[in-house]
Amino acid sequence: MLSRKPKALADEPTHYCPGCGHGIVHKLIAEAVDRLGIRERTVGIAPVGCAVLAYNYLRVDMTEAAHGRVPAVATGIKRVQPDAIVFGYQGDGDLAAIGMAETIHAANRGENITIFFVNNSVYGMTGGQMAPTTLEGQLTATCPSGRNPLEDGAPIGVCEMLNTLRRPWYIERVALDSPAGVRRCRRAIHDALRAQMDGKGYSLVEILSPCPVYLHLSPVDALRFVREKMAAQFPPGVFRRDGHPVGPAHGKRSGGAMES
Ligand SMILES: Cc1ncc(C[n+]2csc(CCOP(=O)(O)OP(=O)(O)O)c2C)c(N)n1
Ligand code: SF4
Repeated sequence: MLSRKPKALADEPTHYCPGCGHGIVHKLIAEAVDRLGIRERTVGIAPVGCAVLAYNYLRVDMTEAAHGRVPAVATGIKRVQPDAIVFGYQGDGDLAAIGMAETIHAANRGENITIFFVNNSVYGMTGGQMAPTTLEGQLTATCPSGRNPLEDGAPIGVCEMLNTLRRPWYIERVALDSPAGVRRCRRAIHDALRAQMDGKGYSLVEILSPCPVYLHLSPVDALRFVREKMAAQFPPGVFRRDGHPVGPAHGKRSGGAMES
């Protein structure tokens, strides 16, 4: 494990709220970039959402995509610069609402890109509105009585859905709910980038992440929410490895325990 600040992480004061998961994910990406020795050829794409300023924190080439368009921008960059290691960084509003079409088609094409999908179950940047991943019964600014699946639809399992496609190479869901969860996240980010370096195709890591502010919880209780509530709806595990579905998840509508 690296103990020092990764070279690929900038020395910038964070704008994230106390207890937010985004800063942890940035550090883990920077560690993987350092470890894989790819800083000079990595291109990251920042989303719209609280991580819009991700380019301030990562010392790699970064650009910015319009809301939800990260996979389209990543596709373009990777196709014109096949030697670049291209990752997209997206929240659940960005990826699973406005960006769902780009997500499905990039995965279906098997683009050789990597997506880090930070699922905190709400729209953080705009004030805690309901996201496609908001849990049943969860209170948000736009569902103050709790998400009602009969009116609002059920929470969307992005890993489960992408795992029905033929082309993705690697899909894993992890949870930033504990030190062990952070270690799994570190390994998954590394594995996803490694797959791209090996030219294998599309990889996505979904990261269940705390947003204490719009969960209206303390940072510690927000971690408990990720562990007990989010992980129950969105089970962590490997869904797809080496281009093949793993375990009982394939074909199921939601979850199922898998490798961890
Ligand atoms: C085309 C467009 N529609 C809506 C918005 C407003 N908007 C900005 S961020 C955001 C939600 C971001 O939520 P999420 O992707 O979950 O990221 P988080 O802030 O929670 O990390 C929305 C709806 C926008 N900037 N552009
Ligand atoms: S609003 Fe939520 S997601 Fe956004 S920075 Fe604060 S804790 Fe993080």
